[in-house]
Amino acid sequence: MKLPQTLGEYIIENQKDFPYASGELSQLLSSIRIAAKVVNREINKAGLVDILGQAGNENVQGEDQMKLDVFADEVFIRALRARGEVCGVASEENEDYIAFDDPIHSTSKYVVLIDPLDGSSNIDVNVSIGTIFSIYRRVTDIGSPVTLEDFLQPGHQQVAAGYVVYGSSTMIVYTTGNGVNGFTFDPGIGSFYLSHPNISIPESGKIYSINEGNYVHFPEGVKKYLKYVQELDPETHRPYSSRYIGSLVSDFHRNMLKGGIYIYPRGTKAPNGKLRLLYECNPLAFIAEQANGKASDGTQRIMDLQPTELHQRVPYFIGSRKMVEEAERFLKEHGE
Ligand code: P6P
Repeated sequence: MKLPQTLGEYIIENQKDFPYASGELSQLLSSIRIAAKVVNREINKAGLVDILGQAGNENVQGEDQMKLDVFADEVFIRALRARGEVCGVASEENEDYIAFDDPIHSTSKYVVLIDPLDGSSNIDVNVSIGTIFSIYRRVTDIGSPVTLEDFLQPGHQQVAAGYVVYGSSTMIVYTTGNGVNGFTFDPGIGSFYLSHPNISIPESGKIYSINEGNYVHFPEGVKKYLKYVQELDPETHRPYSSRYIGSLVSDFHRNMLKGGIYIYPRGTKAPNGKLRLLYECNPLAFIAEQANGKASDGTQRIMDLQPTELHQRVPYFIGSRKMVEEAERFLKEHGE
């Protein structure tokens, strides 16, 4: 039996397709691969060691930082600093970006934005969680210190993006602008193997993912859309099924494979929505579009939004193209 291709083999074989094919992006993706293995190991034994519970401090979002959040943040930043391709990292867990401003890194070409452990509230209850990463080529002069401008780039400038989903199995799914491929981890061998080549999101689906507990806070257009998907109409396969894990990476991954839409809209509780543009919405939007799906803020393409701050939040509609377009029509007609 021929073993499927490993992630390492795939990266090397396809680096000719990477923009600025210099091998550096391959090295960068390999450092993310290694960090994912280390975080995966800790998550898999999280219930066994005293690494759970509150870290006793808060992140910039004002949320209690779980110890695994802090651990994952340190692992990914250490892995990215260990090689020479990255000159700075911005992370959900750190208020400001981290500049790698030693002589070796100041000539590096890339910056990385990362949500090291998304869905952390699920850690204690053994529900799947994820890491999301976004990679840009710096825009300021190589050799000069990295600046905020290097991080505040619109999503369509990304050179690569991906996520790790730590679920019933651990997977890395990523794109470099030439389609989307998924790799499943074999813990017995310690390698990721190509398991989901050329992922494409069904152009429509029957799953919607939203926290309906916030219904009273939603814009009228979202309320009307929810009532629409819940109506009985066998011809259009309604009512759709509601599936909401409370972990963006897991909900997005399921909807990408089966078809569906994930929505985190603006509301009175979250005036701009909850999800962060730079290290949650943009990377998954890049993947969604590369898999023939769509991602918007309800009116505009997510990857066209010009970021103004590292941790800014935006309303988020992502998944099957026709479902996102359908939801956008309700917002246009009834208010966003
Ligand atoms: P709520 C996790 O904190 C997260 O950022 C996403 O992973 C998830 O989809 C969302 O927030 C859940 O938020 O308000 O529904 O609990």
